[in-house]
Amino acid sequence: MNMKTYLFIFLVFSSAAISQNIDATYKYAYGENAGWLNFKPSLGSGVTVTDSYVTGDLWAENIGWIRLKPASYGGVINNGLGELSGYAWGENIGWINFNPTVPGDEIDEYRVRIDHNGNFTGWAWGENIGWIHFSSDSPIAYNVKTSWITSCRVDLNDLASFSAQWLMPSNYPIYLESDFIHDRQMNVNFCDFSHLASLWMDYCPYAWPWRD
Ligand SMILES: [Ca+2]
Ligand SMILES: [Ca+2]
Repeated sequence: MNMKTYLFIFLVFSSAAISQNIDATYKYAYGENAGWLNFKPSLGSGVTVTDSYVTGDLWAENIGWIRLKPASYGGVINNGLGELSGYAWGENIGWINFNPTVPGDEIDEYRVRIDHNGNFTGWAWGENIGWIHFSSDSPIAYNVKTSWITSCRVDLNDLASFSAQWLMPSNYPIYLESDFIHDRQMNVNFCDFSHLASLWMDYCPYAWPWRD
C-alpha cells in the first residue's frame, strides 16, 4: 500500500470516527406515538453531539428521518453543559421541541439533558406526535448515550479565578463571582474557599460562574 492510499484510508476512517458520537448499544429513544427513534442508524450521517449543538439525522421506524440541525431554521442547541433546547425537524411530522414548556415545571424537568456520563434524560415534544422519552428503566430499558462529555468542571482554572479575588470585598455595587457565601463582610474569604473546595472536580454545579 503506498503512502497516498494509506493516508486516504486514514482520513476516511478518522473522519467517520469524529462524525458520530452516539453509543452503538444505547441509541434508542421512544415516542408514545412514534415508536423507536434510532440515534445511530446504519444509514445516513448519524448523530453528533458537540459543545454547541446536536447535528445529523436520526431514524424513526414509523415516522422517517428527523434532522437535528436543519439548514435553514431551528436546530437542537447544546449550551455546553449538556442542557439542550431548540427544535429538530421531522420530514413527516414537523417540529420537535427539546425544551418543552410544561405548566408547573419550574425547573425544566422535562428538558432533554445529557448528564455527566453522556446519558440523555428528559422529554422532547413533537407538535404532531406528542412525547418522546430519552430514557426508561421499565418495562423495557432504553436510553441514548453519547461519548460527548461537558468540559465544564471545578478545577485549577476556577481556583485561579478565585485566588485573584481573595479577600476582596464585594459590597454593592461591586459583584465578585467568588463571593459564594455572603457573610457579614461580603468579602471573598475562607467560607467561600470551603464552598469551592466542597465542589472540587465536580461537573458544572448549579449556577457555577466559570463554564470552562
Ligand atoms: Ca472550570
Ligand atoms: Ca463571602
